[in-house]
Amino acid sequence: MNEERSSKVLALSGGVGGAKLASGLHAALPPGRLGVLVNTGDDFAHLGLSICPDLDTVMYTLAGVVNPETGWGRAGESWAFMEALAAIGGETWFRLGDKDMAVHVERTRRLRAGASLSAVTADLCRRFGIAAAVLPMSDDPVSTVVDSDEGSLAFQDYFVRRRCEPRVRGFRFQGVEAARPNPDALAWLADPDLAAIVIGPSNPFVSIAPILAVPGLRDALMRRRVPLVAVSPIVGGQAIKGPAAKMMDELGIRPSAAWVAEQYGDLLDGLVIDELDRGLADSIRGPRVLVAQTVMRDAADRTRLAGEVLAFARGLERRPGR
Ligand code: FO1
Repeated sequence: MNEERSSKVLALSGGVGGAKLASGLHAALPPGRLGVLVNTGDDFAHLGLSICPDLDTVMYTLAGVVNPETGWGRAGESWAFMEALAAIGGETWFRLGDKDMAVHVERTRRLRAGASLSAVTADLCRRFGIAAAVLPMSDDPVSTVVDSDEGSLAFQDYFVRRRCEPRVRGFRFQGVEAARPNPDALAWLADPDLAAIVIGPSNPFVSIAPILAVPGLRDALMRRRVPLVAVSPIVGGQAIKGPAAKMMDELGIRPSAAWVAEQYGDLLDGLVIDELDRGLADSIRGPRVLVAQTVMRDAADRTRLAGEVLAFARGLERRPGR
């Protein structure tokens, strides 16, 4: 990564973990120098609304208005809509706060009027005062489907309604073959000012894999001229947050940071693993390894980790022969 303060960084993110690192990068970089390429495989239509959980988690986190307890939804939320819905027998398994609802209603209105998801997202982020480009992976619909011992389940059905209880057999990203990559994401990847790419500590199966499955995005990442660094979401054999370790267990994979290196394979120039996994560092083949404190408990942790990730990337060359 070159030393100029004007260098750009593109981060790949799902929901909570990736959004936290993105907010550290947002704080560490000058305004306008961060792009966040976000999974939209979790998106779904619910109560007649277009809900984009990972985009909203990234947007609320970068804006500093996210609910700090859950990591999704807004801080200081009220629930009058949910209570009124429950009272008349409506569906309440997916909790939509009153302020959060305003975003879903307004996004749905604009999408129905013909705006693209990327244009709506850019305008919402501008109104939230965010100085980063939040980029949906595609403007075309892609839906993650979980194949389980109870059949095929839509992602939010599996994740929220069924609390990840069914045993996972595999994942599919419905619609991805026909999905076109967000042209702004391709522009970021081709930008001569781009200095590094960072894969956040998001779930490799359901947050990062859908992004890499969009035709053209993995190829564009492979063609990059800048280092690509991932932060492992697996710490001490456990997922930092969410069901990644449970999914791995059910798929017969032993959860470890070394598996994360294998999963991303040739994409990686560097991998950041946690202090708890220091003992694995020598067994990781391929990428250079940085051992750091990767669990982000507060804003100071995020900015520190972002600074370490950027310094690590700055010292890396693109791995030769790829
Ligand atoms: N996650 C839950 O576990 N329960 C919920 O009721 C819930 C509601 C919700 C509403 C808006 C939003 O943007 C996200 C919401 N999430 C909820 C989180 C979300 O569905 C998942 O964390 C992601 O899809 C996984 O990245």
